Amino acid sequence: RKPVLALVGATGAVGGVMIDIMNARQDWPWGEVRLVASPRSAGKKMTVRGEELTVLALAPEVFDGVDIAMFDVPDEVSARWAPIAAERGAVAVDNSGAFRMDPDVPLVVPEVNADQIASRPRGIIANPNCTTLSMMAALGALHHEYGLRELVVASYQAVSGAGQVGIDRLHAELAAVAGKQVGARAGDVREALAAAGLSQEDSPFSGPVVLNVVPWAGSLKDDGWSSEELKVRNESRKILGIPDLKVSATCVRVPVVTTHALAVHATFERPVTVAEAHKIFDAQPTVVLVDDASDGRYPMPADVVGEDPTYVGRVRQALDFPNTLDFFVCGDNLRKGAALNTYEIAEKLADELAG
Ligand code: 11C
Repeated sequence: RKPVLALVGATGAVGGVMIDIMNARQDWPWGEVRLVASPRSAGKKMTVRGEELTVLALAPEVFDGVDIAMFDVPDEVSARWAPIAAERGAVAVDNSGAFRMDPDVPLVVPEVNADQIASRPRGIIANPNCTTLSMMAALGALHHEYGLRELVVASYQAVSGAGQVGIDRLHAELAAVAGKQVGARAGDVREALAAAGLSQEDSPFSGPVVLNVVPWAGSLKDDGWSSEELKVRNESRKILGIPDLKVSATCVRVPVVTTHALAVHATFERPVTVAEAHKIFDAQPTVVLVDDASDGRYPMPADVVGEDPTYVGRVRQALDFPNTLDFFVCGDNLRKGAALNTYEIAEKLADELAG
C-alpha cells in the first residue's frame, strides 16, 4: 500500500506553501493526503493535486492509519500533538521549536545529514528554524570539505518568519507611509503609523518594520540573547555535528515579505580560496551561486522569493582572519526554510517505507 501523509496546520502560512509544493511535485508517492487544522479551520475545502479535500479538526483519530504526519503549527501545539501522532504509528516531522534540541529527535537538513533520519527513538524528526536552515546547504557543503570551526552571522529576516500576522503588519505599515515624505527625522515613522491607527502593541514586532530594521526576533533569553540567536547557535551545532562549534549570531528583522538573508563569516580548519568555495557551491545541487560583484550580481530576497535553492554570493576571503570566508546567503524562509525541508524529509521517509 502507498503511504498516507497528514499535514497538520494546513491552513497556516507555511501550510499554504506546503500545498503549493505538493501540487508541483513530479513524483507522488502518497496513497492518501489528510489535511488537518484547528477546529476553527476544520471543514474548509482545499485542493491538493486536483482533488478537493475537507480540512479535518485536529484529534487523535486523524492520525490512525497515517504513516507520516508533517506539523506546521506553533510550538505548544506540536509539543502536545506530535507525540500523539507518533503513538498512533505515524512518524511526525515537526517544523516547530518543540523538539529540535531533544537528543532523541534528529534535526535534519537532507543534503547535510540525511543519515540521521534512520534513528528516531521518539518517532519524531525535527525541521530546523528557517534562519538556521537558510544557510545550512551552503555551510554544510563547505564544512564537509574544510571543517567548520567558527561561525559569526548577522541575519536579515523577512516578516513572514512571524507568520501571516507579520505579513499583514508590514503591508499595513506600508499603506500608512505610502506617498508621504516620511523618514527625514527621528519619530517620523512612528508618527505616521500612529496617525494611521497602527499601535505598536498590536504589532508582532518590537518596533516599526517599515522604513526601519529591528534588531530582534523571538523572545529574551539570558544575558541579552534572543531565542532566535540561540537557535542559530544550537541548531547549527546539532545539524553539522560539531558540539563545540563557536557561534555568534545577531538576528535582525527587515522590511522584506519573504526570504531570509544572512551575512556569514565562517572560519575553517584548513585554508579555502574563493575559487575552491565557488567549486563546492557549484557542485551542491541545492545551492545557486550568484557571485559577480563587477556586474552587480549577488543574491537578494527580491530575486530569490519563491525559489527552492539557497542562493550564495559575495564570497570573499577575509582579509584579516586566516582560513575564513565571508559570504551572503538568501533562502526563501517559507520554502526551504520551512515547508520544503519538511516535505523533503517526508519524501525520504516514503522512500524508506517503499524499501
Ligand atoms: C522568524 N525564524 O523569522 C523565525 C520563525 O523556531 O521555527 C521560525 C521560528 C521557529 O521569526
